[in-house]
Amino acid sequence: MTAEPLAFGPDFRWGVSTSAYQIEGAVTEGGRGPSTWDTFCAEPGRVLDGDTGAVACDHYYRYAEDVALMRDLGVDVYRFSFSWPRIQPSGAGPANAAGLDFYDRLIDSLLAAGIQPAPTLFHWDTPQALEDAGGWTSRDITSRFADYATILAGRFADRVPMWMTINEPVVLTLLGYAVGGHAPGRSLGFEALPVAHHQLLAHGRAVQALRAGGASNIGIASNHAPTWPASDSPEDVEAAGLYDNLVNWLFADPVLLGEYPSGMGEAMPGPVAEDLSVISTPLDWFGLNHYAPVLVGAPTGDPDTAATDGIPLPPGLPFEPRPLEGYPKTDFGWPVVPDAFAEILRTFKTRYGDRLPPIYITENGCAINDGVDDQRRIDYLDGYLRALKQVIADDIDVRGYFQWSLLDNFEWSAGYSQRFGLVHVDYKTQQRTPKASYHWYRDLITQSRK
Ligand code: GBH
Repeated sequence: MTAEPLAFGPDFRWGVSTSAYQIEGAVTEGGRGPSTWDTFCAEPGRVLDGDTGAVACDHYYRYAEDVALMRDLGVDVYRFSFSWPRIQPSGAGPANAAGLDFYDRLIDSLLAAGIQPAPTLFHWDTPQALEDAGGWTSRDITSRFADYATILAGRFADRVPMWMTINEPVVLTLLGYAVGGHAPGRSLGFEALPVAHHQLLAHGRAVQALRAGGASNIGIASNHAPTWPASDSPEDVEAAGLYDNLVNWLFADPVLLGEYPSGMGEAMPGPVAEDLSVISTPLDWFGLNHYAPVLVGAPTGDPDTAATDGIPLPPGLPFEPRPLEGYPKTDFGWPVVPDAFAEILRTFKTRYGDRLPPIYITENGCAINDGVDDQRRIDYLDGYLRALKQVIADDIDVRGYFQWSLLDNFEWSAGYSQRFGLVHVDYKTQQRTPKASYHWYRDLITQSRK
């Protein structure tokens, strides 16, 4: 059986994604202030092999070459993130001119190459000065974030046609503040729940500030995946349901429905009802990042089974992520399950119905560490995009897809060990080499436009 050639409609929008800390480097240049990731990387044992984002892909200096790679790839749109400490070195006060100038150069060269810039305001690199004042545990950061959004709209709304507020608030909450495997490395357990609320409120306030500053076409980039119970036992089903609420609906329901999943609002600080009306400010589209489904069971107390992305979880949790067997795995160990991609999109449609705005897939991709001969990445993308095409045929309104990532880059606590790029980066020479998957993606884009 030969599969049908894969192509999408001519209006479907194709992109690639990156984020500031993962590619820019130049962390002390152009007046940039320190971020929580600079601090975290400097702490021994936090990041694999002691890797840091100090140089990363040197994109701060090589952005023109990277824009040329995207132009040749043929993408319509590029998702990157602004580095908050480059724009406001201490997270408050007047903008840093050199930081704004860098993003001016990037945005102008994208536009000159016929690529639409689609920036994210925040992809986890909190200014360290704000972290020192409590970071995302403190409500004050939502005011700082609204000011930051106002600065960005004032400078870039005339040239930026698509915006997103926050990347994966669930990951910063859980990995950054609950279990401590990401910056700022705090292990607050369930006490981290206010971090979720403050990111959501910051999101809502930023949507309003961006619009007030003349920006439009605004969304969020939120990570979602099906949670599957480890068995049919009531204990496993209950544990999986709780986990599902915590990682999926705690973040999507407030934005799309203006409410928390049952009972969860009570754990949140501040005037929650009032905040929810800001959090649910209507979006122009919803951005969904998706990687892999998660299998969850009731706790067994066996530390070997209780891990996520290699980050150990604290004891005493009411659920336990388990390894999902029976599927191929990426080199990061994540299962390859295209049907789960279709499933989460269908679940969104069922759960939110008419309240679901058009969807963009703001991240999807895999770590395959085979250098430029990355046929396994092509297989992954082919499978996931076929699942996406089917879902669109079934009438779910998905307008575009951003592959993660343009370049191999700094993969957070895994350092440079995991390669997600369509383009190989030699970190010694900074040489970029398009992989087989880059050529495959370019052909897919060309075919889809016919
Ligand atoms: C995104 O995070 C980030 O936005 C991006 O910066 C990052 O580089 C990229 O993805 C790749 O990691 O152990 O099988 O249960 C995604 C984070 C990925 C966290 C999937 C949870 C569960 C996989 N998520 N992971 S599994």
